[in-house]
Parts: sequence; C-alpha cells; structure tokens
Amino acid sequence: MGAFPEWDQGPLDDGFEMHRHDLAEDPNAFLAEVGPRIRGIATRGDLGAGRTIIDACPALEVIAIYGVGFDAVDLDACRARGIVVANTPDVLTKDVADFGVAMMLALGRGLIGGDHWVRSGQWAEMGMKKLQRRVWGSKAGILGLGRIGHEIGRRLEAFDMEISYSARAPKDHAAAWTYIPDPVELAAASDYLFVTLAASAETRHIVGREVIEAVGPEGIIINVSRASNIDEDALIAALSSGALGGAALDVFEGEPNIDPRFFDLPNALLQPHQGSGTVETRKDMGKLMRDNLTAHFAGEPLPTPVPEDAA
Ligand code: 8YV
Repeated sequence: MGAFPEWDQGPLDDGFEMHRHDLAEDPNAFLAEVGPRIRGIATRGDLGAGRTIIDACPALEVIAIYGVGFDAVDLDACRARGIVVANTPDVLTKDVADFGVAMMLALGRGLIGGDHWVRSGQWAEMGMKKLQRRVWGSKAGILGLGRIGHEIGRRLEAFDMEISYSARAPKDHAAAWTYIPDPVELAAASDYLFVTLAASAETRHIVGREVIEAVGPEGIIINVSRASNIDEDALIAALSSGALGGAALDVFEGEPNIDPRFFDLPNALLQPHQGSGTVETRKDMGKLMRDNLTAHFAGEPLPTPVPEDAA
C-alpha cells in the first residue's frame, strides 16, 4: 500500500512477490486482478487497509503496518476472517515525543513567525517582535498516557512543567503527575494539552468544543495522534474566534488534502504528519514491518501484533 522509502522497498521486492497498489493506475482494476492472490499487505499507519481492500483479498492472512496507529485497518473485518495484524510500536515513541515537544516550543515561543520576522526584513524595519508566553513552568495535560504520552511527560519534566494526564486508570510510573481522567477537567488544568490517544470509534472527537474552550484563549492544543480525536470544525471555529490560543497539528482529516481554512489561521502550526519522520526511526519501522511479514510466512508468531482487545 506504500510508497515506502527505497531502503524498505528494495528488501520488500527481494523477499516477497510484490504488487504495488500505490502505483496502480486504476486501483479497482488492480484489486480485481491481483486481489485473489494477495496473502499479505504492507501498509502505512495513515493508509491502513479498509474493508474494500480486505474484501478484495480473499486469501489474505496478514496485514503489517508501518506505523503504530492501527485505526485505518478494519480490525473487525480482520477478526472475522482470522487475518492477523501487526504494527510498529516502541521504535517511533521517542521521535514522536520529541516532535510533540518541538511543536509546543515552536508555537508557544513563536519560532515560525520569528523566522519570518527576520527574513521579511520586519526585524530591521520594525524592531522587536510581539512577546510570547513563557513555556517552562506552565501546566501541561497529556490526554492519553500511552507510550508516546509518557515520553512527552518525561521531556516536559525538564521544563519544570506541572503535568497532568488522563488514562483508563492511574499509572504507577506516573506517580509524580496528576491523574485527571475527565478530558474537560484535564483541559481546564492545562496551558498545553497534548493529544496522544490511540484513535478509535470511542475516542472520535473526544476533543470537542467543551475541551477546546476549557484549554482557553491562552492555551495551546498539540496533536501528534490522529485527526479523528479532534472535532476539526470546532477547532477551526475556536482558533478563528480566539476561544483557543493556538493549535499545533501533525495530523488532519483527509490529509494531505487538509481543510483549507487552516491555511488562514496564524495561530495554527501545521505539519505534514512527520512525527516519526527521522531516517533512523523510519528504517527501524520498515525493518519491523518486514520482520512481522517474514515471521508470519515462516509460521512464527508476529513480533509485534496489534493487541487482541484493540478497538
Ligand atoms: C507514520 C503513523 O507517519 O505510526 C503511525 O501511526 O501515523 C506514522 O508513524 C506513518 O505510518 C508513515 O506513513
């Protein structure tokens, strides 16, 4: 389902008989022709494999995702057919955490605007740029304390931030942080709200108008998870009216063709879904994806299966 980088595509081509959905001129004709022979799917977190693809591949045994998110794979369809699914957890955790913190600093301290201020000559012409709010020592909320959320929290400790989090239950390894399970209450306790939830039907639009308004006019929302966790209409309305101070977003509905209203919002920092986008991590992700395929076809258990109870 790629495209994948050449260092992954090469070994895939060498190890498997590959059929490239991403290169097909007519994806439907492609599926009708090769679908019946497909036994495994290599896909990306953002592309997944929906019911149409799965139904078109009656001999399908395994789906290996190049990414930790499995929301774009129809897990119900897989379970019904006994198709096993693997993702690439852990290898990307720290990069995504770095990126979330980088977005907090970039938007919070006005780095992109500062760069423009210098390049455009405004610095020389007009002098000092508008001051920003302090980041260190402020309050951070982590909505969904999984692996990535926890790594973000560890980094924020170095900024002397007061950290709160939500999760299904309090976590022993986060004893120094405050557990606030209700998303609105968590948002109200946050200057920076990080959205780090694994997306599912249950979490869809969990960040809605109430949560957004609780973050407030001085607050910033940072999303490194999936767009579906946020109600984009409510987000755009709050960014336009000033009910929300800012949003730093690495994920969008319909990406890469995102809602054009974002382009006119100076208080939004827009990134092209690159949280895990370092050479080192992408190589690790590609290898783990191939290891899962190889293990399956060798009759071995998947190294990193998607959890059985995943929604
Ligand atoms: C990748 C991702 O950007 O891990 C995920 O769930 O969305 C990302 O790491 C994507 O899978 C690569 O296209």
